[in-house]
Amino acid sequence: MTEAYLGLGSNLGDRAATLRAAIAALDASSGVRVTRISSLYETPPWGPVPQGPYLNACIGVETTLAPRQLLDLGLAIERDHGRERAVRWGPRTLDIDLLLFGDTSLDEDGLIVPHPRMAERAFVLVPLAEIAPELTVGGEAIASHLVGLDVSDIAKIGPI
Ligand code: X6L
Ligand code: MG
Ligand code: MG
Repeated sequence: MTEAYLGLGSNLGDRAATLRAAIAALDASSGVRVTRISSLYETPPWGPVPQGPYLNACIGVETTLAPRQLLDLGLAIERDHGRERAVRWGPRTLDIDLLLFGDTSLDEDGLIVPHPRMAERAFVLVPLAEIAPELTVGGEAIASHLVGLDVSDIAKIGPI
């Protein structure tokens, strides 16, 4: 059994309903139990593509799946919610990213764990710090990765 953390995001459609449905789908999947759920945060779009604001959240799961199986499950749930991959880094109904998988580090085809950019993204770190302040990423506490990042436009909306 492994404790893993996932980042969820949406900036198209009924964003909150999609994130709720995605969490329910993960919890209903065999070999996955959702154990921690952050608040919902509205966050400014980050990256090179102009697009609307996101709702982001993080969850913790206990899983018997392998990292690749958990990644593939997230990708399947994204597709179930109409995710299209038209524009790289563009708007999406649902994004499910594997952030951490126990103490595992791996770098394979399309699967890098810990997520290589998570320590630079306030929209990941703020919800993650809420549910797992004890975690370290790259040997440093999440809160220390947040120092120097702009969190001023990240708004806690409330429970998911
Ligand atoms: C230069 C080049 C600077 C690329 C930044 C940043 C690319 C973030 C992709 C980048 C660059 C991303 C979300 C988002 C996206 C999200 C919020 C990405 C993938 N996903 N903004 N932008 N939340 N707030 O979930 O993270 S696109
Ligand atoms: Mg993402
Ligand atoms: Mg993704």
